[in-house]
Amino acid sequence: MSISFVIHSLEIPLVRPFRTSFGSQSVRDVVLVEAVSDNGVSGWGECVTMAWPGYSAEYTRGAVNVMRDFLIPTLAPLVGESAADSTPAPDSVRAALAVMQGNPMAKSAVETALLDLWLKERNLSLGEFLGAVRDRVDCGVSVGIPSSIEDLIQEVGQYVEQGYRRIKLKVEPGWDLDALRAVRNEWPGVPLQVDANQAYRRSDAEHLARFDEFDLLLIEQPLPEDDILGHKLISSVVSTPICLDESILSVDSAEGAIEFGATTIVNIKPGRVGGFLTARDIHDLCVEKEIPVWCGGMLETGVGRAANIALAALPGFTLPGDTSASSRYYKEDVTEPFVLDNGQLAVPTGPGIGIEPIAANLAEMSTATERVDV
Ligand code: SMG
Ligand code: MG
Repeated sequence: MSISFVIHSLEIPLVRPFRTSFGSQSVRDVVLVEAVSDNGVSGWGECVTMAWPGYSAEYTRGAVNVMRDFLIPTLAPLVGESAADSTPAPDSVRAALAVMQGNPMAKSAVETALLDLWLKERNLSLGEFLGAVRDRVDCGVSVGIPSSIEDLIQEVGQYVEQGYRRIKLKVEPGWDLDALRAVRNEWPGVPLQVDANQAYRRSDAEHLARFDEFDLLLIEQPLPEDDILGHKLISSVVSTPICLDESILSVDSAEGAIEFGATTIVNIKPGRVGGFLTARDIHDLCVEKEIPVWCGGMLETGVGRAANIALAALPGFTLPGDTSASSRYYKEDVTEPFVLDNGQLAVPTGPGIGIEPIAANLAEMSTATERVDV
């Protein structure tokens, strides 16, 4: 067979700026990968990179380049060997992409576009394929660093009213204890957690222990990505569970961090680990080790959100995810919006990821397209 890949670059304004310890953004620059088969069916995947290498080493322009110049061309023999209209099997795509180092977000976008196509050929939903056990998932919301405590209370108030089942505050040195105290005073019982995106250091252990009084579900990624020992040291001083995000890049890194005692809860993001197959494998490992998991978010459009919600429907996802409604991010999404219902989102049931961009929205939001045929 042959496949035409179209790399769509889009820009979508966020409803409010999203500031974290590594920077701020008010427009989401998104890359959607479309894989078009011989008979004109499209599969879709979203690349969750940020515009700059702040969350991790990957960034959007680099991801487009590596997809165009390396990842997609690497698949040419595999696609060429496949019979007409028979998309290569997901495992073989993952194995072919694995010859390239790193770049998990770019790999995930390419792998998911082909997985969507492969599932559509079988009339199977991503949820069924992954092993989903529920048709609705509990949703939390991630609250960026605002300019004042007043703005924080106002924003959190909106989310609580909308029914979100858990609130996550972004924190950094200088924006932590006062913010937590203010939210806890206002909502003593709300399920609450924090995410530092690597902003603290080992020497902050005593300071982080002061978070304990706020009865948090977890502290997410307080230290740098490569500091596994530091997370273990912190967890011997802090009672609140430590949850790794950026540090978990593969099944082996997850197993290492768990066995070593650096994490007792795991945030799973398909983009960060190179795709949904590996995300499912990490889920399976965590279930075996009795480590709770939850689904992270990267400000996805409906394309990435649909797939994340299917993943979050697996049995080990026992904590609410950063799988918020489309309106949390965008006035208008590139797909039909995901709408919160009683603090939950419905798992898509259609073939593949179960959703695709609305052509007019895609055209309006598009800033560039590049085509690569294999
Ligand atoms: O999609 O709701 C979302 C964002 C959730 O906080 C979120 N993501 O480290 O977990 C994280 C961050 C990474 C993206 S920040 C731009
Ligand atoms: Mg995080």
